[in-house]
Amino acid sequence: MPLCCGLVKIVRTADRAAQLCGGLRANGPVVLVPTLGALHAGHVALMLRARKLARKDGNVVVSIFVNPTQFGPKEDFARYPRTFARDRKLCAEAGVDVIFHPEVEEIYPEGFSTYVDEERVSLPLCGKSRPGHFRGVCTVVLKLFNIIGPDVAVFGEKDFQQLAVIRRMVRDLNVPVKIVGMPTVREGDGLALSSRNAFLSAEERAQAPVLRHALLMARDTLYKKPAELTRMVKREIGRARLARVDYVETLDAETLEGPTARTRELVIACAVFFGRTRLIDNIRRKVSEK
Ligand code: PAJ
Repeated sequence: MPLCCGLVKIVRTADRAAQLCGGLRANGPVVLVPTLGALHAGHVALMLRARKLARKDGNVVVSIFVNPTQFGPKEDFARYPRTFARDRKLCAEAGVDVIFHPEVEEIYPEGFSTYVDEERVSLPLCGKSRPGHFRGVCTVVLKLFNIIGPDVAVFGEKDFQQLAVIRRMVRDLNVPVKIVGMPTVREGDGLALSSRNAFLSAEERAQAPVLRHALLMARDTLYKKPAELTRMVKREIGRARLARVDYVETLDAETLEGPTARTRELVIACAVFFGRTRLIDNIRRKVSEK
C-alpha cells in the first residue's frame, strides 16, 4: 500500500507507481511534474498548472528524484538539497495526488546500461559545458514517462534547453505525452528561483540578479546583431565582481542553432558561476527589422 500524507499518496517503487497511475487514468488526465525536489515557488507554479490541466477528476503526479546520471563527476549531486518533509507539504498544499519518490537503485538497478541520447538540440549551451547532462535528463524523463504513463508533463522555461531537448525526444521517439512549458518564476529582484540559490553567500546573492538585468538590457536594446547582444550580456555580467561567466550565447529559439535569415525569434541564454554555484537564465527576443 502507498504511504499517505494528507491526501497525497507517496510511492517508492516503479511497479507500484505504474500500477497506481495506470488505474488513475480512468478518472481523467494524469499530469506529471518531474522534479529533483527541494521544491520552491517555481515548482509550485508548475504543480498548480498541472492541477488545472488535470481538472477536478484527473490526477497530478510529482516525481522527486535527485537523478545521479545528469550530474557530472565534479558537480553537486552529493550536496544537492534533499528536503522531502517540506516538499511533501508543498505538494499537499498544491493539490498533488501522488508523489513518486524512488531510491536510486529503483531507477538504476545493478547492470543498468540503456541511455537516451538526443544529438542536436542538446549540443550547445549546457550540453557543451555539462557533457552527458542531457543524456541523463532524457533517460530519466523517458523512464518516468514509461512508469507513470502521463497524458501531459509540465516543464519550466527556466531550463529552456531542457524543455527543447525533451520536446525533441518526445517528437523523435513518438512518446505519447503532451509537453507543456511554463514561464520562469522570479524573486522580486529578478533572480530566477532555483534550488541552488540556497548555496549563494549574502554577497553572491546580492549580485546574482545581474543575469536578469543583463538579459533584459539585451532584449530591450534597439536592433543589434546576435553577436553584439552576446557581447553586451557578457559585459554587463562582467560588472558583477563575483560573477564568472560559463557561457552566453544568442541562438535561434526554435532550433537552438546559430541564427539564420529564417530565424524569427532569438533566445539569449547564459550560465554564470558565483563561487561553486552555477546559475542559468534566458530571455527571448523577436528578430526585429533593421
Ligand atoms: P528541477 O531543477 O527540480 O526542476 C523541475 C522543473 O521545475 C523543471 O521543469 C524546471 O524547469 C522547473 N523550474 C525550476 N525553476 C523554475 C522557476 N524558477 N520557474 C519555473 N519553473 C522552474 O529540471 C529538473 O529538475 C530535472 O532536470 C528533471 C527534469 C526533474 C529531470 O531529472
